[in-house]
Amino acid sequence: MKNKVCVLTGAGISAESGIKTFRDADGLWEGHDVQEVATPEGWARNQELVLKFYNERRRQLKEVKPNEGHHQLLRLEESLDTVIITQNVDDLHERAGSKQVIHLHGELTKVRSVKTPSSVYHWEDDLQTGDVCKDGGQLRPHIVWFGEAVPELERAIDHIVDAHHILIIGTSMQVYPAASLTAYAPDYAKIWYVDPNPQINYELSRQSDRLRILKGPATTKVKEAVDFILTAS
Ligand code: BV8
Repeated sequence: MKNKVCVLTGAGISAESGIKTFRDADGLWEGHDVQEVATPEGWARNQELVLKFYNERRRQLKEVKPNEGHHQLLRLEESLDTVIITQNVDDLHERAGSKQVIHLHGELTKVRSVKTPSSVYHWEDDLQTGDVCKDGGQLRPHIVWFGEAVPELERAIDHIVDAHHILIIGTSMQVYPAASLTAYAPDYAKIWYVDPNPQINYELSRQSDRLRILKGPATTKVKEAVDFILTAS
């Protein structure tokens, strides 16, 4: 039976593709107040601003491409049972060729009806007020905003519970419940953390005996982590 790897990625794996992270000095949060653009209250208060914020980010997808960090993960997928659990809403993992990708916080290239959350559509262009679903509901970004539930969480946990390796790449591990996922890993799982500025949150601090940090950018350190995991499997 092949070893299983769960790869937990955040904004940092897309940084070298040119997509700003949230917490870097000039990150998205600086550009916009999260309460205004990534909460249901912000949507209710100023729908146009939220639509504009996500239109800008959806347009940017057409100008960026996956980097070596995304590509190196395919080496894992060729040999091991690999699931990518990402907090990112970009489509760079899919465009790099990854097959099993769970988007915990939604996807920029999807929209859904405000009336029927299960009515989800692929959407690549700008979304405007008046773009409605056949149920008459305004279409909104298919994104998990702060204060909204994370529907894919159970599916992610189901993969973590029997993983032999957890590879964390480019996330500050501060946003919950995504940041708590390593706690569901079995005792035998090794945890690898690729990040130039790794943040050891509460869950990771209790797993330090099996945590290996590879301090540095995704484009160079993901290859090293993949080499270690393939050798150990
Ligand atoms: C929920 C979509 C309940 C939006 C996102 C107080 C304490 C604890 C928790 C809370 C609290 N108050 C509120 C909460 C809950 C809240 C939360 O965790 N808040 C945080 C801020 C404290 N969570 C929620 O609201 C979640 N929902 O709890 O619901 C509920 C339950 C049932 C029913 C109803 C409700 C929903 C959270 C999801 C929010 N949506 N994204 C969008 O993208 O527009 S979160 C968003 O921010 C991202 O998706 C991502 O998850 C997060 C950013 O985190 P990172 O990806 O880690 O990015 P960051 O910039 O932080 O870090 C980048 C890392 O990359 C750094 O470590 C950096 O060093 C590294 N890096 C930089 N360059 C490179 C690199 N790494 C490698 N290579 C490089 N070159």
